[in-house]
Amino acid sequence: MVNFKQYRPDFPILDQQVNGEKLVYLDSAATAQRPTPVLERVMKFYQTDNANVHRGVHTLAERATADYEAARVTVQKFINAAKPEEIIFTKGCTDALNLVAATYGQMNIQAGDEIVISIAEHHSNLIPWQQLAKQKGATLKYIGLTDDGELDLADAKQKVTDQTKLVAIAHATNVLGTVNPIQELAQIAHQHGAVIVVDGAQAVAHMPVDVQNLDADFYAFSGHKMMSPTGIGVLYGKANLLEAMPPYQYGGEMIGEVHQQDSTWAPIPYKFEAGTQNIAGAVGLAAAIDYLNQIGMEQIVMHEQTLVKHLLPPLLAIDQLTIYGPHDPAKHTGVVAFNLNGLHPHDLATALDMEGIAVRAGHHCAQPLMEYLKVTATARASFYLYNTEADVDALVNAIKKAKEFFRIGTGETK
Ligand code: C6P
Repeated sequence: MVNFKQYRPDFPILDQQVNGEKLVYLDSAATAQRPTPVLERVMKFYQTDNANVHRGVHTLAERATADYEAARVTVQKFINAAKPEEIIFTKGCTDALNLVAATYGQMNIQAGDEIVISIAEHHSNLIPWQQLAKQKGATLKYIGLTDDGELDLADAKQKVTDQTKLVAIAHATNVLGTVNPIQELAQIAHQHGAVIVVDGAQAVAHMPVDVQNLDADFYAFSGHKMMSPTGIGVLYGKANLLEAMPPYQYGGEMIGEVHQQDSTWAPIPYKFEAGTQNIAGAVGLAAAIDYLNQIGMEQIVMHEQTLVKHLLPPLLAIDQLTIYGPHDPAKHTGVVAFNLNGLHPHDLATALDMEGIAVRAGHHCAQPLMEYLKVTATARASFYLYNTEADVDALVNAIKKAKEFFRIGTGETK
């Protein structure tokens, strides 16, 4: 078992006080912190290799192009895509999902078709399909959850029919901390001739992902949740699907030939990378993947499991505290959403911030899920490889202190 404490010094941002207390960063599901090797790699790129890619023949342009394309291969290997051409660099997960909706979706969804998603989707994997369905006269259907907050596979089998053309599902959810059975869902989708789009934003940084083994047709994620700079993300797509899709945006670099009245397109992946891309972001993403690979994704799963096992029992023991999602740590990623009954989660998050603890509070860009859970918002703690059991203890103690301060469960409130 790896001692994760050895990685803390790589994250100097964590070594500070907030409101006079030691910072405890529990908001990695929103964005992760970046380790020094990633920051140094980005700096080195700008200091030694920076140029635009695929355009120049000068040495720096060639080096920058080599760095950018090497980053694509690093991503390809990390998620086990069959070829580098199946990796498209995007601005992030949201951009990648919109790309699929605007290209594959526009081309393949017709009136009367069905798109199936789950009720636990982030808005980024909901609104693109909702708007596409509205525009095309298609139906958007939602898979529900079991009582403990897992995706209801029996419901999925009912909802996906021969009219379904596309299933879009998070690999791991950003509120409930559940992992969805993507292989089974892919099988169900494919049996009905539909494609499956997987939102990997909360998964790819936290567990091994093999897109071929999952049989995902598309897999989208953001770099910033896995310690790269912001503004870089990835869309994986099966080559045959990408090749048949129209471009997403038009401009430089994505063309074959341009004439006054018509144009042809570059081969994949360039067809989908119009304009100057986030080259340093891609280089930083590759450095983040190198960092993760050095630790090992299986080790990261075990570490987050250890933290969740340490958190859930004392959290469950707090009277008046509701946890959303499974109560079994084995069914949990390092994302735990909760509320102190009668206290707005913004007040709870502010009280925790006074103790130096950073959690997110709000609807977590999952309003239909909030409606389903009959809440307007929740607080959410989310772990990553730099968190420790001491961070978990600090959270539990601070929640108890907030509960006392606001007199939750006493019949009086402050
Ligand atoms: N969720 C959270 O705090 P972007 O913003 O494009 O990097 O990622 C969007 C996204 C898509 N799917 C899921 C499951 C996500 O969790 C997110 C981002 C953050 O939960 C910010 S809202």
